[in-house]
Amino acid sequence: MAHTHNYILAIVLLVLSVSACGEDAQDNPFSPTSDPTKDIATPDPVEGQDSDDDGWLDELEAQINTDYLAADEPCASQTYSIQETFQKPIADFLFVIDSSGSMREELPRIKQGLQEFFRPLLNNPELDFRVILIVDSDAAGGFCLDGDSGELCQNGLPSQSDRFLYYHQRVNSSDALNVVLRTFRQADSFRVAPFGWQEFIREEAQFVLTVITDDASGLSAEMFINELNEIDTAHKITRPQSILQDVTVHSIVGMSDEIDWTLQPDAPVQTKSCATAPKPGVEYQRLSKQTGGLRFSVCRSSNYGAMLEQSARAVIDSGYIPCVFSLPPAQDQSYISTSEHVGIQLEPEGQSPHLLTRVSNASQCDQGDFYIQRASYNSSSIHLCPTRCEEIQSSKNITLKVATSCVETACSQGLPTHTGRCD
Ligand SMILES: [Ca+2]
Ligand SMILES: [Ca+2]
Repeated sequence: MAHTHNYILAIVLLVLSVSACGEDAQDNPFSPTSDPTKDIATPDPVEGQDSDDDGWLDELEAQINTDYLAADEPCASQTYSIQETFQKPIADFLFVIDSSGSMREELPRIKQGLQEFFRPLLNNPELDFRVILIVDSDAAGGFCLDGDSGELCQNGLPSQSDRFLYYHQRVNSSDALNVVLRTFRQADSFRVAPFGWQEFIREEAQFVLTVITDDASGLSAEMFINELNEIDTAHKITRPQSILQDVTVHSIVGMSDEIDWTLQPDAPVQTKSCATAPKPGVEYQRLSKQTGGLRFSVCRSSNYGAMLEQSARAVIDSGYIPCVFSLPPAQDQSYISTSEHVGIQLEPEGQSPHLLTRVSNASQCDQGDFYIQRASYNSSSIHLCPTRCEEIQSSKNITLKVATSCVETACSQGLPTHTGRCD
């Protein structure tokens, strides 16, 4: 009998509570308790709005999983801008490129990286960049000169001009640094530079030397620096500015690719090489450390464009928006930025900020603004679509902000996959 009474009581209470809900639930002690925040619907992100006023549009925050209703910062972000008032950056980028047999796979990618990063910048009248290549004209069927006309024979790079210069010289596995020293004042075989590549380097420019090779150097970092000193002494009369004091040497060499994809000068020399490289390029690494340059693994060949961007940014930190750049690094080192959630916000002066549209690859650029090329779990490059990038680069007073979500670096099963997930 007691059971039946309880049962009836329960039904009566249930009916009471249900019927009371609509009218005066607050006064009814039997009304179901609920989370008050559940009753307030979370507003959707508003297009073109920055509801929490933290500088990031709602839609971007929704994409990268930050809170669009509370001021916060993405875990990884980077800002690029073109300001009318900036000082015109002047820089000469000298590349010495090993074209020996083991570099066969890398050479076409190097060419592609140079095209992606430098071609739009060389066409930009607001920048004063020069690119000088020391490389075999026959390498990769593209680093080549037309014997008579002195123009590049193919491959879409700009013809030899005052911004794109070419010093024909074969660079073997271990002699990149020797070649740099030897050809400083020596004519090339096409006589494009009758007085050596030093003709191409301007006194007023930042001088950035990048060595690209997968082997060891036949010359030590110390010997190279000593010889540059001698060159400086010999040239004091004609060239008052010291080349040695001016130079930053970046290395794209055979070191392991299982580490941070950009090594800063204070990071130790890597003694392990990557899969397709004979040697880790210890002497080049030491030279980069001494001159404040960066180091990259030559095996990460789909990232060359982004490597060039990092190298250029190290000497010129403002004044241009690149067409290709790396994922911004996470602020907190125990996380890595992932390519899965990437938002790009464009802020042209006098207009509302808006987001750029991501497409899956270059062939879909007619439907959007950028795509991401993934290399490995922590090295992807962001590519602005050519037409869009051209438009951005020809603007004045414009800011581009990129932000990503992150995942934890450490995974119990080893390294995260290219998506940043630990499978
Ligand atoms: Ca916001
Ligand atoms: Ca926010």
